[in-house]
Amino acid sequence: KKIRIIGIQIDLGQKQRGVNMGPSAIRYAGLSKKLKRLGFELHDSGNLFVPVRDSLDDEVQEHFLHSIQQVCQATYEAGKQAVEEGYIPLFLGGDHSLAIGTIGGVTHSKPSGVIWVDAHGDANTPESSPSGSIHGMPVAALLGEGYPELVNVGRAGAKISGKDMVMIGIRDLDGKEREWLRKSGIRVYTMRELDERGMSIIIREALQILEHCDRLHVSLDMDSLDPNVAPGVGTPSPGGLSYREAQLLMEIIADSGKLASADLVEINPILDHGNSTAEIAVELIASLFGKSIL
Ligand code: DIR
Ligand code: MN
Ligand code: MN
Ligand code: MN
Repeated sequence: KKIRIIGIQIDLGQKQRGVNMGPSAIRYAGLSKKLKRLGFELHDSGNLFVPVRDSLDDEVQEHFLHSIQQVCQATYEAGKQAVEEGYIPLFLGGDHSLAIGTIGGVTHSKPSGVIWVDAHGDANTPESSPSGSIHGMPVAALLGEGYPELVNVGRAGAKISGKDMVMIGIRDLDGKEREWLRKSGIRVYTMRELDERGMSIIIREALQILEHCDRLHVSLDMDSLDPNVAPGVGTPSPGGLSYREAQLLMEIIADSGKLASADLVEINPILDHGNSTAEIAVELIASLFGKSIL
């Protein structure tokens, strides 16, 4: 089994500065070494080109739509190529807007189910978004709604359907986003449901829902964890996953044997305590790729 690391230093999808340093923080936390120790062949392809935010003053009013589209297009190509060459692509962000490219690319020739782990639904459209930030829109774009420039990245139209996606850790939705999600066909596991039923039951049920998918993509937004555990994220939201809940989630997904690709996004080293959020992220990724305690 072989993994290709693809870094995407994008900070254009949201307003906090610093998530562009995510790929460096994650590498510095020892990602390659950990994955090699698990027996994987590892290819770090470096970072894709992302324009520097400060050089894009003319795009501020458009929420950097043009540049995000271009980065997502390049991400799509990289993901498509990695899958075609037999790699498991592991995308390091950067903000969550990049998932438009990653999930589009990995589903180019082979369908995939998606497990979206996040405090947020990321299912806004330009009409429903209170912030205008594109990192709050990738799920809607992947299901075919919102800016046509983003919906049509890589290939025209929707990349996945609601029945191929589950969300876990959700606790912060905008008004119209909530309505949209209810109708989307996506199974949304909120923090309330997680508290009541427990992680083990929920992720096993989620895998059952995605049983028709031979391949799974995990999109891990680090703000899904509680800010006490993972402070180094752009939009912290209280009441999130404990360290062990997140670990158990990764461990049970690994047991399915279906992991085919993954995103690790929204780490903001500027807001972190030391490099602790990236270090936790590396531990979670190791579990996702099959590291077991015993
Ligand atoms: C909010 C915050 N729902 C928005 N979103 C995200 O701006 O659309 N924070 N994704 O990480
Ligand atoms: Mn997100
Ligand atoms: Mn989030
Ligand atoms: Mn929020």
